[in-house]
Amino acid sequence: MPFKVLIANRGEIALRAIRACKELNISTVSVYSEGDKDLKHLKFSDETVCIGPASPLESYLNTPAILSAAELTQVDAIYPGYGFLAEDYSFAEMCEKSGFKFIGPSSETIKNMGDKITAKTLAEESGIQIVPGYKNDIPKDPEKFKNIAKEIGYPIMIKATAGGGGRGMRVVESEDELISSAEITMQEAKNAFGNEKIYLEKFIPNPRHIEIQVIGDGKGHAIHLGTRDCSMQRRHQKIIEEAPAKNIDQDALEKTYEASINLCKKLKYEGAGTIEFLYENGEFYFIEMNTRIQVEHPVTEMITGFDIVKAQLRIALEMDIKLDQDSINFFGHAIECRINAEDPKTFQPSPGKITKMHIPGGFGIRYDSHIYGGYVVPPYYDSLLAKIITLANSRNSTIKRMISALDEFFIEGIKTNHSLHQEILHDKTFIDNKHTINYLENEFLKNDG
Ligand code: MV4
Repeated sequence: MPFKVLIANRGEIALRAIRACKELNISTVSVYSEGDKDLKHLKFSDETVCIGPASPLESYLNTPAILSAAELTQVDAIYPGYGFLAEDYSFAEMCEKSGFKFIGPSSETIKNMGDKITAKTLAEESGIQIVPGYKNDIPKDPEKFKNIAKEIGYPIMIKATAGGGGRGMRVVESEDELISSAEITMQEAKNAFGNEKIYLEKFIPNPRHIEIQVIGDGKGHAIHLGTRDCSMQRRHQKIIEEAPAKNIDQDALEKTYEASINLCKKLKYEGAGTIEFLYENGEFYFIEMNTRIQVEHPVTEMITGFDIVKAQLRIALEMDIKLDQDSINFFGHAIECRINAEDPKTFQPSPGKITKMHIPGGFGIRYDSHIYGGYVVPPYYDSLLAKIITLANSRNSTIKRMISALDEFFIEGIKTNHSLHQEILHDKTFIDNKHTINYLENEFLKNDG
């Protein structure tokens, strides 16, 4: 009997997963909401099940509806993609308890990495450099608390242990803000996550965001697939990503690779994961680990030729797979531009009907998207329309190839951030690879009238 997998997601990643399943002769069940009946991947899926209304809470986040669909169609495993339930440890646990393989790491690992203090402790124990700070219980005595902060040195960042991805954090410039900022962060964390626990870090003012892609077999063996630079972002939404990260201290990188593999071995990490770092003055500082496939995985696939989604499936379904670090070779440079349905200046979402469009093609160009002419972009979900990925020998050639691909690409009927991409690709700071996480918001978008 061939394997059967339920895809618990929508949009481009659902299509990406179906393509991988087809290559592995895995049959697919796609679940969709009432707002998503025209999604492209449903046409290529062996079976489809409507799981509820358009609202994400009632469909793609509705665990009982998804598990019922899995029961009804008798699948072997569930593919979560990114977002939605991908990093919800109780969903992974419910899949396991219902007899469906969750395609990803164990619920225990998802839970541990979701608690940022636990994640930091595990990373530190594996030899990964962490941001200096304080992650024990905050003392009740305000003077003791102030002394801890003074020792770290201002500015300080207060983070909620249940936060992550930019949620539940606050910068503290000086001692007189410390207590009130801590109280506010705790209260917000309690409301948002039901967990008020916080920790302190030295604030790293102007870093790059570098991440390492890892793959584990779930039995204590793991490899890495190199780095990505995701510094070009606005409000924690990445806009352009690239692989590999350039101008990185090679000694620091080698040590960080080794320690990252140690962490995966210690966790008996299963499937694809990403270890995120802040990088400043030649040093890597661990911030968190994502236990899912990421939007930007294609840039890594392009420079390695390694199919990360197929690896996730093969590992989960215990199909043969070779995870051999020495057989991973890196070629050239890849860049991804995320095309969103949004106003390029105000960033307001722009759902609606795509009246006409033309997709780019040619040597070294990859296009991952679920949209088509006549498709109506619904207002209920995130605004990602398409990912254009280019690969060439050098970073400069890859930028040129992207400019050319974007010139070919047009979408009519809705607004997109296409023009923003064209402007960034011609920007000197970006071309010189001098941008940090602050560049887009604090410099690029301010200079432009
Ligand atoms: C930081 C930081 C500066 N110093 N921690 C934001 C998301 C979460 N993953 C961690 N984040 C940050 N943590 C210290 N000690 C700055 C950020 C940060 C950031 C990090 C990566 C990518 C984009 C960012 C945008 C704003 C702030």
